[in-house]
Order: sequence, then C-alpha cells, then structure tokens
Amino acid sequence: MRARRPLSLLAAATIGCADLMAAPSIAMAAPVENNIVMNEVESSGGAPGDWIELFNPADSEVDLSGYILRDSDDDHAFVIPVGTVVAAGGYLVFDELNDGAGDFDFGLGGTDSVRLFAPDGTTLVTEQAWDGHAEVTYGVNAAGDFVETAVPTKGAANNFSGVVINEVVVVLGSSPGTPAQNSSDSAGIGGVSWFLVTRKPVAGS
Ligand SMILES: [Ca+2]
Ligand SMILES: [Ca+2]
Ligand SMILES: [Ca+2]
Repeated sequence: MRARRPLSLLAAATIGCADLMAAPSIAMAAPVENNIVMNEVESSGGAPGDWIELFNPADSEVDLSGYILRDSDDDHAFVIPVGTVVAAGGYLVFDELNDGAGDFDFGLGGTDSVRLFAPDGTTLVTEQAWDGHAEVTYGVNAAGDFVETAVPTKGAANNFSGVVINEVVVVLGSSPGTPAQNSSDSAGIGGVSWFLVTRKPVAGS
C-alpha cells in the first residue's frame, strides 16, 4: 500500500508537467502568414515525382495543420495533416502521391502554380507560379525572386551556383596568404584571410 501513493503522485506530476510544456509551445508558434515561403518547386523530372518545398524563416515553429495546398486548379487540393509543423529556419517537403506514397494527388504542369490556403479554403497565404518547366527546379533566391536553380535541393537551402561550399574557415588577424592546414584555396581579402577548405563541384544534372 505504501508504494502506491508515490506512484500516483508521480503520475499526476508527469501529466501536470506535460500540460505545462505544451502550452508555451502553442503560444510561441509564429503565424503562418508571412512566415512560410514557397521556397522550391519541382514540376518535372523529380524523384519520386513532383514536389513542393516550404521554408520557415521565422524564429519560431509554424503550425500548418489544416492548411491547404493547391495547384492552379481549385479542384486540386491537399489538406495538410494535423500536427504538421515546420521548425524555425526549417524546410518541409510535400511529394506528389506515387504508388500510395507521398502527399498531394495532383501533378504540377509546365504552366502551373502552387498555392497555400488557410484552413478556411479561401484565404491565400502564399503562392508561386511559373510558365514552362525549369531546367532543374524553380527556387526563391536571396533577392526573393522565384527563378531557376542550378541543382535540386529538396529539403535544404536553394542553390543557384552549382557549387556546394561545405565549409569556409575565416581566420581573423593572421597574415594574408598564410596557408591554412588542408586548405585547397585561399585569398587575402582586406587583410583577412579566407580559407576555402573544401569546394566540391556538383555532378551535372
Ligand atoms: Ca496541375
Ligand atoms: Ca525538374
Ligand atoms: Ca531547396
């Protein structure tokens, strides 16, 4: 009998703790409006099919439960499942439904669009449109324009140069031109030496 009371107290404490932790998470979520970027779109030649990449530039997570993805056809709709959250600074990819796997059950055409609607089905949150399939994919660049990318970057930062810089080591206060260990390239810029430790060209696509 004596062992039961501590156990039930522990259970109560655990439940109370979970409730306390859930509340701030909801309060801290950023609004979807202005905090979701339709970041990259694969409309042809993707694997396993077409896909849509969203990006959350906010400092807080964004909850997309019940939001609706459509292409240019109002009858084509994918309701985002409850509990779908994009982490702060994170990416989320939706795949075209293929052989029972994936998300949205419609294809993206050469002249098409991807639109995100609020759960009411009529409030447009954000959209991207294009005229003609991209050579690779379309993506949002640093200037905020939706343009052709160099390589597909599904679920990662967009790439418009075709060069992947894995790591850049900046050595402050050292003599320009002083080689860093294992550096493959270096240049003195304004008295600061930049050492490009690895620079890997991406295989042509
Ligand atoms: Ca379509
Ligand atoms: Ca493509
Ligand atoms: Ca990307």
